[in-house]
Amino acid sequence: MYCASVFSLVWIFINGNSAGEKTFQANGSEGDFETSKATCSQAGGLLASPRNSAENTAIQQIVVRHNKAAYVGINDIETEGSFKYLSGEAIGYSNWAGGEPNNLGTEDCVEIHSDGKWNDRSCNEKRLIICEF
Ligand code: GMH
Ligand code: CA
Repeated sequence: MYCASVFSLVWIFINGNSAGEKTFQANGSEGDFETSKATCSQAGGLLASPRNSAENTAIQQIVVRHNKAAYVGINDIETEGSFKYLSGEAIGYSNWAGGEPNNLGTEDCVEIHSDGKWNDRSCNEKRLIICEF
């Protein structure tokens, strides 16, 4: 237990993916929004849901490391234009790219790019799975 904790802290320090109480992890696997959500939940976590700029930066670093955009745990599936966390709570922080969200066609999910900016996107693309624990 002690060694595992020390290892985690060193790993998190080196990889720079910690923000406050959360740790963010990816293993390179990809999935659409539902698969990403289910994968994180099966691992005992949650699809990464940035609630402030420190968390957003930690997630962004993982996107950069894998060179692949990721879904975040935010969507407006229930009510168009009303973006919520997976808990159903309205988002309290956002980092939209210029001109987003534009709901092009129908875009109810949110992807984070290597610049850390968000784009509303179809829930059916394949994206890097990043979980928070
Ligand atoms: C349009 C344009 C792009 C933008 C995409 C994106 C799709 O094609 O506004 O600049 O990147 O939409 O919002 O999700
Ligand atoms: Ca969009």
